[in-house]
Amino acid sequence: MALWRILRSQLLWVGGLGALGSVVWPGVASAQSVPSPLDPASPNAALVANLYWIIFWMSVVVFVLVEGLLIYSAIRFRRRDDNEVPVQVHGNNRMEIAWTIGPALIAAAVFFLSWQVMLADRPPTADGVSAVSVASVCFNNDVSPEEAAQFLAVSTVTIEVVGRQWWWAYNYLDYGFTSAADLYVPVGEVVVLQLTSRDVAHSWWIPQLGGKQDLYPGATTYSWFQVTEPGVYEGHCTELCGSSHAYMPMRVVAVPADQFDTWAQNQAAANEVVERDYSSNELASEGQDLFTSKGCIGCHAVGGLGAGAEVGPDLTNLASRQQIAGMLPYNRENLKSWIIDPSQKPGSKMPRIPLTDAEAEAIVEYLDTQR
Ligand code: HEC
Ligand SMILES: [Cu+2]
Repeated sequence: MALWRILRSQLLWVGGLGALGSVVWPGVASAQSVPSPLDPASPNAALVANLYWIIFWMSVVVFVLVEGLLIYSAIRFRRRDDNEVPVQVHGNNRMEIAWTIGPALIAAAVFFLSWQVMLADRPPTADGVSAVSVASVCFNNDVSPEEAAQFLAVSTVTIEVVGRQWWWAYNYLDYGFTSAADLYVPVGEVVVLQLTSRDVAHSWWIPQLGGKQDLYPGATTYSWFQVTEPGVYEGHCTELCGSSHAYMPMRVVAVPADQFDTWAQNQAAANEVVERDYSSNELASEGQDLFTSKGCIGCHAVGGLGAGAEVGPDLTNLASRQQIAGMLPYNRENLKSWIIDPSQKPGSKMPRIPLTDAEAEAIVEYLDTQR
């Protein structure tokens, strides 16, 4: 019995601290500048943050009430004398009904509030909000093409996001080009994401830009955001998707609309150029040739070179990214190390291609000019 008592008090501690931690953690995260859903930068994320705070304060009230009563009882009814026998109580219908109905009502309120947020998660339109909510295009097995079209109609920029093991491809549908790794978007515009996967289930979550959305092979789900401030918003794949799940970060780079237009035009223009003129840079020219002769072109596109190859990420703006393969900071040294040995990423789908040091140098020189 003594053992059980000790165990029980320990369990109470663990449970209590766990519950407290899960409520307090997002606040701590935001204080440490880890991307936090409590620091929203899009209207849908603000809905979620708001809901969090309502539930947080409800929890605080319950916590104070329960702990208060517990401490009060422990002191008020403590054993004062070794021979004292407490009043013997056998059940109390009123109290039992009260502590069953009370929590049930709280759970119902949380459900109702969450449901309201799901229904309210709709992109703004010129005259109000979209008639179609994210919930109705995502939690419905047979979304009608009309509904999907209506949802997409509110978008200023529509981007198809394709989850891959272990990177993200972005198809800018209105512009006709593909990108990877960094998702460039204009600030202030409604961006609608059309999400799917080529292999296993992945999950999209930029905490500051709205709730999670899963990506499934063979199906399309939707999400949206309207970024309020220029900046870089980070997130991470939140569905365990294999050995390099931990190296599948996502970055949304939100830039002012005119800057976005310039970027998009540059990317579109780069896609027209098949062979670049490297007459003044012999090493890069050699790298360009090796990119074809070593077979990189079969999996990667760089501008118009290898157009259509989509086994690996599009490398058109590789040199302006901050990371290589979602795991190494971008610099020439790391780029070379990656090209020589992609198996440093567990389970990497890029094969190791035998290259001499000089060949690797030339490819690095060539790729480092892709901005
Ligand atoms: C069989 C297909 C295949 C071939 C051939 C291939 N790659 Fe890759 N490559 C991939 C895949 C898949 C990835 C993504 C790996 C990941 O992030 O998990 C990748 C990633 C990369 C990246 C990082 C891109 C990013 O977005 O950070 C670079 C750079 C790269 N490859 C260069 C090359 C070069 C140079 C060659 C030729 C020597 C080459 N690849 C050959 C499939 C291939
Ligand atoms: Cu993933």
